Amino acid sequence: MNDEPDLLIGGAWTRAADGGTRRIINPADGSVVATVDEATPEDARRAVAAARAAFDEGAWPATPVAERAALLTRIADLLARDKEELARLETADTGKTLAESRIDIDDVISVFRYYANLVGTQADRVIDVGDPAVLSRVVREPIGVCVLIAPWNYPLLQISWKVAPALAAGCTMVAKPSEVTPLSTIAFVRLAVEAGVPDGVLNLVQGSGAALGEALTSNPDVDFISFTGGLATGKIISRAAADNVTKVAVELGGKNPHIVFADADWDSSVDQVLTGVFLHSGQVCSAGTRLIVEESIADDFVAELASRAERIRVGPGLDPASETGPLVSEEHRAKVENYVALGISEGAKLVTGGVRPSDPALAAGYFFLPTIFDHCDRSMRIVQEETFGPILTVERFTTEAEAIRLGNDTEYGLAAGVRTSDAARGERVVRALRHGTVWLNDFGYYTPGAEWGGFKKSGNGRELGPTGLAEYQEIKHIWHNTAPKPAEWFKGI
Ligand code: TXE
Repeated sequence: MNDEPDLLIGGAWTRAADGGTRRIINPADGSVVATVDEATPEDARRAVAAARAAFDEGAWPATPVAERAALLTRIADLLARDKEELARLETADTGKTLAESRIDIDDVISVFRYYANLVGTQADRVIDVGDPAVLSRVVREPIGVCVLIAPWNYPLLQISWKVAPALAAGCTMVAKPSEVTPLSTIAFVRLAVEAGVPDGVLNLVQGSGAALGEALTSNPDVDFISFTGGLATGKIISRAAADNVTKVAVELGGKNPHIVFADADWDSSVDQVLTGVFLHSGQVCSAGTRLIVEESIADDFVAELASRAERIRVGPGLDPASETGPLVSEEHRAKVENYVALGISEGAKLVTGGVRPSDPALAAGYFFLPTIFDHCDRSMRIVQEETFGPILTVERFTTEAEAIRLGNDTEYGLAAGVRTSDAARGERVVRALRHGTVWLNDFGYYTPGAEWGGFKKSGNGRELGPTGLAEYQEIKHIWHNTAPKPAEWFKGI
């Protein structure tokens, strides 16, 4: 049994209404890391009601910007204080390497610092309407009660991309981490309370999305839903929200092309294609899962990739020797294994991987070896669907136009990479690709000041950057006539 209650509703830590709990599993060995309270739909409704009351009757929405920014900075300071503990929790829960978890926590800290700074620089817009008696201003106000739903691959990072701008904007919120990986978010919310977040402003429920979804997303008391997760869930949430005309922003993953021209720098290309797809065992929405490589170098390029992939050290995230960890759950590994079987049946050539590691020391975890399929084409499901595992597919091209066509031939549009030493061609291809982030001669990087989000079925709305704050703000035009006079339209009386 867990020691302290894990749900935060209206400033009170509480257990689930029905006393339900869930065991959280370490994917590296199948052991139980913790048992956490599992909210019921009634708990979720109470959490939304608490956020509604804090917004409608509480002080937070009208708290001066400088005070809101100071809270974000205090949260960042406490995150820095507890960085190591949070990183260890993240690794125990997700399986990712400790080195990666530490980078995640650093990024979380910088997101809070970024929004603390940004919110203080926002100014109202004043419009000259041609009448000196009229003050016309466009002001930003908090959008209201936000529901923030996060996935399991970057638990704390994803929730922080939502909580930080929501707090900065003056919103109140209910956060729901993935039921698979709630631990870092619970620890984070305890820190936010320590930093002084007012009662009811930040509420926390965790539990199955299917069970809590309706209470959170069909709830007329909610003003905005920010969701990161799978495409199928994104559609369900968007439909649920439509009935109340609730604003929704969704980030739904990608099937991201990494295009390599023959003139690209060889060593950095091989290395970054490898990292781009196998980091965190491919459980990354922006993973470069589709290698699109110029025919003239394809055989050599794939051969070197395969030999590097076979040397990747797969192992528990807490072992400093591991370079990538397990998949997040047994169910998820089964899904990835199904995709491997599908790829083989579709006629793709399995170059390496496709199986679990043979090391008996890893048998209890949900490990899977880096996998490469060559000679893939656009008709194959492994080329079109998000496998969310360590699977790279290889397609070949001969002309720039073909590379662009292949790069855009996906229903997703989250991220893409282009590698060439021809700067003019690089710019042409980058501009022609319909993806929300495009890296030229690099892959996988982002920064809090630049927007993140998808074209097409990768979603709508943006996180990070000024747009990531604007999502949490309503725009109000205030027309103030300082010298009122009749309109003099109807003169017949
Ligand atoms: O995600 P879900 P899953 C992709 C990846 C993966 C697939 C499914 O391809 O294999 O999605 O993963 C909550 N109402 N991504 O099933 O279900 C859920 O509890 C409200 C891409 O784990 O979308 C969790 O908090 N909420 C992705 C969150 O939604 C609901 C990262 C995400 O879970 C809900 C992860 C409902 N009806 C997986 N149903 C990315 N974009 O990075 C579920 N949830």
